[in-house]
Amino acid sequence: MPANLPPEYFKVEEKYRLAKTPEERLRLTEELIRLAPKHKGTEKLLKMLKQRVKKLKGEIEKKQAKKLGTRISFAVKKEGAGQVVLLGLPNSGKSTLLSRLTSAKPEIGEHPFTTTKPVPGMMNFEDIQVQLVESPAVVEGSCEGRGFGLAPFGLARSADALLLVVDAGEPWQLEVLLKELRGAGVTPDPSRTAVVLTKLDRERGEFPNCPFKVLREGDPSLPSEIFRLLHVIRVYTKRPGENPATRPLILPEGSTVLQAARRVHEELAENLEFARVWGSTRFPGQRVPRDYVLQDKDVVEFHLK
Ligand SMILES: Nc1nc2c(ncn2[C@@H]2O[C@H](COP(=O)(O)OP(=O)(O)OP(=O)(O)O)[C@@H](O)[C@H]2O)c(=O)[nH]1
Ligand SMILES: [Mg+2]
Repeated sequence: MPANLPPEYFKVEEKYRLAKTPEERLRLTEELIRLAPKHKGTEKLLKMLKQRVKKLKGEIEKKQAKKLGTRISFAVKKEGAGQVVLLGLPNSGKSTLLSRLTSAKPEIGEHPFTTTKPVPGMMNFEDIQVQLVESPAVVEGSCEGRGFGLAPFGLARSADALLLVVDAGEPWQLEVLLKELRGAGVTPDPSRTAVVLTKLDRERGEFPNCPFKVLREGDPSLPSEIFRLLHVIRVYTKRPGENPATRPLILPEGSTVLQAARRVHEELAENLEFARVWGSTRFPGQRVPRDYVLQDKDVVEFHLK
């Protein structure tokens, strides 16, 4: 059956072909739908046009979400030995976890979306502090602009480590979280990411296998497990004949004696001949070369040329 399209239809179609933005294309497609006569012969055409409208709307929504995500700056200034971001679905227990591990007092609510801005708190671990930051919730469709849009992913990207907070009674939450992260182009590094199960009273059976270490709220080893995700070491410097510093230098894992010296002072690094190390060496105070790789809790004494 012929479609019998009016001449205006072809004019608008020509404009559509020249249109540059999805907004313009959407407007013109809607006009085409209006102009097309409604009968059996145009059924297919109308179906195609309606699908096109849906696709364009999706495109526009994505574009807006990107704009929103970059406009709302959720950045939190880093403090302490590293920054760990808590990501999770609404009501998964992020604020409760944050309030248990730090002295922060986030609002804890029965309703989803209680936390609307990132909330930082400092977690004590032995002689140092680690910054934990609760992100506003991730929802299904966050990566396309729903909820807080891309803002949680911006936080996740700049974090030193991630905690994926999952309600133990709703293990499917992890999949949604990972799907949204993927959609936003964030790939969590399994050596810097852990799942934390909350609401353990709601747990039903084993948690499914996943590429991340699964930790449990309330576990006394939680602070040390979180510290390990940062991949940093504590190094205490000392001068000959004196006690080691009480506050450690925080260095990336794999740092050498020379890199530790550089952190103290460029000049110290330049004049460094060797060091003595207590901790990771075979003997206390063992003499080591400048490229000796330090370990967590080492004490290092620099000796100059
Ligand atoms: N059953 C149970 N409920 C809990 C537990 N811990 C927290 N809750 C409840 O879970 C709800 C949500 O807790 P929040 O810590 O505010 O969750 P959230 O992830 O920060 O939520 P949003 O900020 O809204 O995304 C509150 O009503 C808490 O009282 C728990 O161990 N067991
Ligand atoms: Mg919260």
